[in-house]
Amino acid sequence: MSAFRCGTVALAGRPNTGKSSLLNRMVGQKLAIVSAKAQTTRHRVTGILTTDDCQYLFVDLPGYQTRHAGALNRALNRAATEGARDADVTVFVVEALRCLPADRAVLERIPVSQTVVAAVNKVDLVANQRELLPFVERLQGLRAFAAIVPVSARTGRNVPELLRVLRGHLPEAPAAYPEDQLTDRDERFFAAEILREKIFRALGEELPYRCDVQIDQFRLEGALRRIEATIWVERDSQKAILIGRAGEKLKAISSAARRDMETLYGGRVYLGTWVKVRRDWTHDARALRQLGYG
Ligand SMILES: Nc1nc2c(ncn2[C@@H]2O[C@H](COP(=O)(O)OP(=O)(O)OP(=O)(O)O)[C@@H](O)[C@H]2O)c(=O)[nH]1
Ligand SMILES: [Mg+2]
Repeated sequence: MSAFRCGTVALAGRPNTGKSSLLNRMVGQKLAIVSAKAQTTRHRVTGILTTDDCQYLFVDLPGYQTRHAGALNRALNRAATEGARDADVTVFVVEALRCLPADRAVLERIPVSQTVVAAVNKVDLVANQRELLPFVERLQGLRAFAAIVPVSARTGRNVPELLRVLRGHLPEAPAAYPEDQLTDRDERFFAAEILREKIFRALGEELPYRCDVQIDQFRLEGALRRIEATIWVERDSQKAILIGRAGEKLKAISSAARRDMETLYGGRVYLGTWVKVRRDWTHDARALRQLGYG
């Protein structure tokens, strides 16, 4: 058998190309939150996959943000850029048949010295697979990719091939984590992420970007996890929308989050949620630090 390899693989790309979905597919577990809205990911998550001959440390990065100005976005963009620079290999995730100026902007931020594999994602949406060839040829003109691999995070198509290619770019090294460990993040972190995913999914276009989640308490009581969370918004009007008529919106968000937490933790969860206003937190450096943005 060939030597064991271990190294980091960064997932880079413009928002909404499917980086988090691909991470989940590769590790075989839902770790990173996913929504149809751009700019869902705010915190880096390392997802770990250990096979017979390789340990992959995948780092899911925020999509490089262009849509909203402010301190939050500067922090996210810094994380996206630094994450790609530090990895052994970077996967540039691009949507099949859709390479936009925003995609090229991400690519330009990855240093030329970095090994980059392009994953052409969402090929399940391409009706005529022959269209992929000219698209791949166009991509080849953008950069000297180590490889270009069409995949579907949704169906899993070609994901084993992507893993095989990535392994070739990782250094020979022993495993950095125990083989059954899936992530470097703890249960408390995932509680906040899951709740944030439900907010993204339940609310309209703009409001999710004005919300963040803080876990105030995470306590094990026998088999029960007792979790208290604050959802921060920027204005009273946003608080009203989030809570909804007779509290129905918040109730729906909280129970969806609780169900996902119970699946992930494999045990019962009590989840208490409060909505509080903190004016303009996305522009407030101190608030951002408290919420864990570098
Ligand atoms: N049809 C199809 N949809 C996909 C695929 N991969 C991801 N999606 C969808 O694309 C949307 C965005 O997916 P995410 O995984 O959140 O994308 P992301 O790149 O992490 O986005 P940000 O975190 O916002 O940068 C979601 O609605 C996914 O369900 C795929 O292979 N096929
Ligand atoms: Mg994401």
